[in-house]
Amino acid sequence: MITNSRLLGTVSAAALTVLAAIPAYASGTAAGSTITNTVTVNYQVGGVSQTATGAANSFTVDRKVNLTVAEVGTTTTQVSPGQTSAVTTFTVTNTSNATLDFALVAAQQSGGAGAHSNTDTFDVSNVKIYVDTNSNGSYDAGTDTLVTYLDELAADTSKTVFVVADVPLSLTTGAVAAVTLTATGREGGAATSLGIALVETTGANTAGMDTVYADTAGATDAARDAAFSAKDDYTVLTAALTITKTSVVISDPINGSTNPKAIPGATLEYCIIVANAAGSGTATNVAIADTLPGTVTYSSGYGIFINGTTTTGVCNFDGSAGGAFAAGAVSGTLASVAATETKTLRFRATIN
Ligand SMILES: [Ca+2]
Ligand SMILES: [Ca+2]
Ligand SMILES: [Ca+2]
Ligand SMILES: [Ca+2]
Repeated sequence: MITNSRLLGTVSAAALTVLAAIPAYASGTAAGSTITNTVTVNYQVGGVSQTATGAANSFTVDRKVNLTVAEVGTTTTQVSPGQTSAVTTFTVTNTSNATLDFALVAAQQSGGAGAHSNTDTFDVSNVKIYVDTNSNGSYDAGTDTLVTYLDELAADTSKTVFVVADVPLSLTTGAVAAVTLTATGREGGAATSLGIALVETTGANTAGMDTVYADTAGATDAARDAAFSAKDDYTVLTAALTITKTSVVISDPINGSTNPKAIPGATLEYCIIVANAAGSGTATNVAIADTLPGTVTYSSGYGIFINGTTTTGVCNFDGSAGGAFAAGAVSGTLASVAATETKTLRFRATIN
């Protein structure tokens, strides 16, 4: 027993040495390579060593086709209505033991489950696929390359692929567009061209390089079809603004500021209230334009106040000077109105 243990230990150490000398491909020995194993037999005749004899065996390693496509990250891609070139990111990995081309298709769906416990409710437009040419993991317009396939992807290597699309206007918060990226293995063929479709060897093992599909089922593909797919989605986050316009009589020529009435010569204060709903995205560059009717005259001495507040829906006499009056119109811009925020623009006019 002790002798056997020592022997096993010696064999294991030798095996490790051999393994370390061979490049460690997760996908295994390269397809098409020849494995030759030669046996040598030494013998003696009459106690004298003779010339050794032996035999060799060779066979061709067959091709195991396998691949994965995976969403990069674990969350949906947040987009704004009207956003162009919105990006979802995937990784395509060749886990075959051969260099292959991979045809790429980005498909939309109509309804049904999205990728992140949500439901598809709209389609994006202008869907395109780019490969991460500069390998920085980010989509760079003008640098990353528009593709329909990955060319000559070596065994055990992967590429980052971007699905880039435009988001329509007039969508509400929570709208979802799911996209599925499918990669299908193809013969490598020549560089810079897409190889022909793979054909799995259906009959008995041949002396040449046979092909075996080893892939599993992805989001929309089947097991052992030389394809794999993964899903991601776009989810809309937009502002939900409510605009309210109020007026209050500040004074009139008869009553002054005590119970003033809206008679000619009275001064009115107009207030425009901009409110953004909870759970919304921040609205920016909120530009307000208010053309006054000819029956009132803008009070230039009072000015315009922006970014004011309200109390129970009534405008407070606050805010900071801003905005402008030109060509009969009051205008002003609120830099941003975040979710649950309310901001105002105030100005005064007299009744003609
Ligand atoms: Ca859709
Ligand atoms: Ca890039
Ligand atoms: Ca090719
Ligand atoms: Ca598959």
